[in-house]
Amino acid sequence: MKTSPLITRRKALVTGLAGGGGLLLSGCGKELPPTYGNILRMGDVLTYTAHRTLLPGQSLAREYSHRDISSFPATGTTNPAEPEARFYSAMHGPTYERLREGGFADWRLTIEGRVARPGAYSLADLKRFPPRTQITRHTCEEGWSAIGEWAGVALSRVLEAVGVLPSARFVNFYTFDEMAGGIDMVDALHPQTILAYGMNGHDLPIPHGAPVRLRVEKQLGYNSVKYLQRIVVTDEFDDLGNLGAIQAGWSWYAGI
Ligand SMILES: Nc1nc2c(c(=O)[nH]1)N[C@H]1C(S)=C(S)[C@@H](COP(=O)(O)O)O[C@H]1N2
Ligand SMILES: [Mo]
Repeated sequence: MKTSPLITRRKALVTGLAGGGGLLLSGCGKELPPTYGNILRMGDVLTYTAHRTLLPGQSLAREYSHRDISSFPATGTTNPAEPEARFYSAMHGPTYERLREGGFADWRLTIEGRVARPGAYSLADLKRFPPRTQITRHTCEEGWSAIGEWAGVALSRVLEAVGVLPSARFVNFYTFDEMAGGIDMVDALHPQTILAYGMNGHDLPIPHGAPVRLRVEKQLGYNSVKYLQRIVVTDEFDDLGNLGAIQAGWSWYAGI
């Protein structure tokens, strides 16, 4: 008799969770993006484990058509050069202002860490990669969602260009408003994970993260970090300290 797919899924779930719990308790951070030292964080680990066990990592987020594009509020930081902004960085804010005045011609996205060819990419460099456009739904943890069209380059192409080392497991993103976000290689290499420089047919507007933001369509909105400045590829999990989601009380992983 054939096992029903439902039972197989349940088994996978149970096995996945048990595996996650075991790893957590043994304090081993090798397979999971560990948020540890805090048992309350176990829920994050279980979500991550369940997703990575049950869901094919490369399944696509739904894409929409042009007539579905909605109004799209800008939230969080809407201009890193504004000293009144909640996450204003005295170090990067003035730099951002200067770059914006120059139309971002001098902006460079540095990519470093566990890569063979660290680099600094201009907007023009990124636009030389084959572009990708996608109309997707953004879901904010605060309970709203909006649909927009994003144009950019698949992160996987840029990671290929810099030569990610085989041991690398995480990709971390640092911004001009001094935030940071991190994703694992499954999300980093996902075809819809892009470095977006365009929105709804225009250059990416300042409030939405100019000149380049991340779009991680398989996670909640806060992981689509805006105002990218630096990408660091790591072997080891990095909780990103006070720049990251964890210390702000959010999950490192927010898969949807
Ligand atoms: N650098 C940076 N990225 C950010 C934020 C931010 O404040 N700063 N806010 C996040 C949150 S909570 C959401 S919902 C989206 C909002 O993107 P939007 O302004 O284009 O709507 O960006 C995310 N990325
Ligand atoms: Mo959000």
